[in-house]
Amino acid sequence: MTFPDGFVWGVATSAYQIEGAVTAGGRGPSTWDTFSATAGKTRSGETGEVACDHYHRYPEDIALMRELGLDSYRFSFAWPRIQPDGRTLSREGLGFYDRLIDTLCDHGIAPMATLYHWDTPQVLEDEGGWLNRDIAARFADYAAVLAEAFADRVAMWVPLNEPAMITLLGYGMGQHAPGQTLLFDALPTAHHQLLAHGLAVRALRAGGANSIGTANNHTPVWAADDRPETLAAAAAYDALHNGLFADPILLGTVPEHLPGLEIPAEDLRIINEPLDFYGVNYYNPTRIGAPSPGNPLPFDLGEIPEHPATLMGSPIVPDGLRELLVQLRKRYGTALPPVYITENGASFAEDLVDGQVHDQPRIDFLTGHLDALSQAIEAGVDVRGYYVWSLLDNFEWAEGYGQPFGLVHVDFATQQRTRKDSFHWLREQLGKRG
Ligand code: GCO
Repeated sequence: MTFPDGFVWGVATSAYQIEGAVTAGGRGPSTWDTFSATAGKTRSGETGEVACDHYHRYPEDIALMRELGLDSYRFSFAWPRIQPDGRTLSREGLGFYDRLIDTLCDHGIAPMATLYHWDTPQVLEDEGGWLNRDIAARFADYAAVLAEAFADRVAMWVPLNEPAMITLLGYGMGQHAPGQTLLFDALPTAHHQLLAHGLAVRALRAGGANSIGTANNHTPVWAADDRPETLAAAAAYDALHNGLFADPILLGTVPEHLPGLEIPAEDLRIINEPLDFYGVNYYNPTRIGAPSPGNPLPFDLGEIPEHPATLMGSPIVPDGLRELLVQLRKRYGTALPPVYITENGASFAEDLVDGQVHDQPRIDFLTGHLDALSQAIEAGVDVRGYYVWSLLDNFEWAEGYGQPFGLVHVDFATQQRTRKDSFHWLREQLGKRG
């Protein structure tokens, strides 16, 4: 596999999944603090209260990034650390990220900062959260604060991580915070997140930030068969998971097949603010069947048994990454900015034995996806970088600590970090660069 000169290699994390220290420095409660503390919502009631204690251990973790030879680190700001009530600035909260960003820069690692990775300040959720259009204005104010503080050092900016998952899992199905089960009545949260994205892009630019993009979760959609009702179901899912969060941003339009979603033209003009890059989080393709009788949704989620699966049950289909990127280029043409893979990784059953973690499945997963990425580049897709999800084993949302995604094993009882075989493998790969 070969990659262009200047190709950026990174790892990705998010605040609630690794920081811990949920009350340190005046941090306010987020929807994930509330959700994970609610009985039955996460595996064994696990929470991000301590997580990887990255709030205190970030120097050690950044040293691991430097040992890997990484060019960049994608992290997220915790909105409730910067504005505990969603409005009032916390200087202590800013101070943590000031130290984090300075340490990254001192180590020659370019910060890629996500403004929002699902930890909504609970105060704003109590006002309706993403169902309330006003949150978009709150988000723009938040973005302006961050640009003023960090535009001089943050290299790349991502307003929202995977808004599709907030809409689908947080408000549609209830598997993630805030745990609402609105089904298609959750669509306004897509509209308001997209508006927040556009307003944040404008606020970041006004504050001197450059290189602004996305981290959208996209999946190639496979129809289970070629019956018309199945093709219609696949088109509906593709519009909901992919088109709804890409078309407004890249084209200034709303995809068909989405009942009842109205985004006014003046909002679309804001959402369609030009970007410097398009970040894609890729994990797997999705097979879609026609809806079963009684299913309130216009599609059934199918299986992909012909491929191996991760510990989480996600099908491992490296070529899906090539397929997705070629599709995006075909669908958006010159409207598609340079692409970064802002997340790709997998969890596997693995154990720490005699101070080592032999995670060959992760090495194979990364090798396969990097080969597919190289093929997409050869096919003409302009891909500029790749971020492994994730540096550390961490809090995998409703799955708690049961899904290790890290290049580094974390013993959550002792916070001991142990480099896995995949860490050594990646370090060797990066060491081969000219
Ligand atoms: C996502 C999130 C990450 C997850 C990762 C593994 O893409 O769902 O950005 O927070 O932890 O994808 O599921």
